[in-house]
Amino acid sequence: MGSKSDWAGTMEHCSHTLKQFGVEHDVKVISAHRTPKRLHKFLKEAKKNKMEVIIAAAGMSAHLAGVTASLTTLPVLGVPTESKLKGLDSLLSTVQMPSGIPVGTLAIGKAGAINSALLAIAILSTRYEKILKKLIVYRNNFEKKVPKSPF
Ligand code: RP5
Repeated sequence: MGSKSDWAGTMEHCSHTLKQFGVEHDVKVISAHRTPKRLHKFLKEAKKNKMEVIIAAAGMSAHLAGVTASLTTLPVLGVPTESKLKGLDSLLSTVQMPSGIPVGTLAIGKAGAINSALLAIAILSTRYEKILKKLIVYRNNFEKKVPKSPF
């Protein structure tokens, strides 16, 4: 994530969801603007460190996911975090990638953070049977939790 401020209330939910599925993950503060050297180093070492999916969360003029995607061939998921403009600035700067370098962009804030984890899990489930089984159980339980009537 681009800042420590992206953690509480937002990316902590991504991490929590990954933990629920037993998916090992690193959590780091790396900014495309403030710590570009850190970003380059992280991505240089990503494959050696057995990374398979990268989730990049940032707010305001949010270039983290786009720059990350330009420096790796791993799938990059982008989470626009909330801002003074309610995350609309973050959403547009994450989602509006010109053709050639894709970022799989999720919703603004907590919902996007949770869904980024679930999408990463779905990507990993094509390779890992254990994760696929957990995803099927999760989906079945999820459906049961939705009430059939609003009252
Ligand atoms: C972005 O700037 C971060 O991702 C964060 O959402 C936003 C504001 O950062 P702070 O000023 O709260 O550190 O780079």
